[in-house]
Amino acid sequence: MNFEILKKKALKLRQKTFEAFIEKGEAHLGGSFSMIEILLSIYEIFLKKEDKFILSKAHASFPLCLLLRDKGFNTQIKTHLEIDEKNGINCTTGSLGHGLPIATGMAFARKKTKKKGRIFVMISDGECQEGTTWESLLIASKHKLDNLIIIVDYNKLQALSKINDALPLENLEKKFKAFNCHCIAIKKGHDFKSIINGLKKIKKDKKPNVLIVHTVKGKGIKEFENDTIWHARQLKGEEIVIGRKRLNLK
Ligand SMILES: Cc1ncc(C[n+]2csc(CCOP(=O)(O)OP(=O)(O)O)c2C)c(N)n1
Ligand SMILES: [Mg+2]
Repeated sequence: MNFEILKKKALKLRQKTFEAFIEKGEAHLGGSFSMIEILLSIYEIFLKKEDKFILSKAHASFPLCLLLRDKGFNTQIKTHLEIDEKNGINCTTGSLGHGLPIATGMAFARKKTKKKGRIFVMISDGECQEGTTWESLLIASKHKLDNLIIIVDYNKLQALSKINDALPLENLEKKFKAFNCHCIAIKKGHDFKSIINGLKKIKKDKKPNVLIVHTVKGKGIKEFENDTIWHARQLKGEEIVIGRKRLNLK
């Protein structure tokens, strides 16, 4: 896939997400914009027909719903997700810390029944502060779930605090490795080449895979980047003007 085409798709998805935020009167802008390039890399390049994707950090659901609609599904655009498999939503998520346990169960079921296909699950760094994440990893590594691919959107912010102020995740890569996972870090989480190279390193040899992707919350609108207020804030007045300008919207 041509990187220029992917970049154009990323801008388009940010634009559509921004307009949907205005239309619906609610916005989880920060966490939606931090994962745009990861989402597109997975859906445009890596996800095969027999694979499933689960968005665990489903407060940031708009870009996924819009991407699925672009692909011809009739996915409802709403914050938090309810299972609707025929429209690409494989799991009910929104209560943080639940997508990975469910994805682990799905991957386990596939292993047991010798069914093809991988389970991709995107979790947030906030979810790495939850016990269910680490319990799931114990189970996933015990059962050698190399069909499970965990992507961490490592934007360093949780709801209204910095991860480091709330509950630090020091040595995150080492932590995943200690739980017997393959783990690599992708430093440039908005650069398609880096993300795609990272995804190409997924292994199939008896361990779950974890990709820690370093991202910027609110990426794409300079004035909103890395600012906790943009976790969940309705867009109003001058902010709409700033956002539209940065996203090349008229
Ligand atoms: C169990 C649970 N507790 C609290 C919330 C409310 N909540 C929504 S998003 C969020 C944190 C957002 O930070 P992070 O999880 O890192 O997501 P991202 O930065 O990717 O947006 C919280 C506390 C929730 N959805 N589920
Ligand atoms: Mg976060």
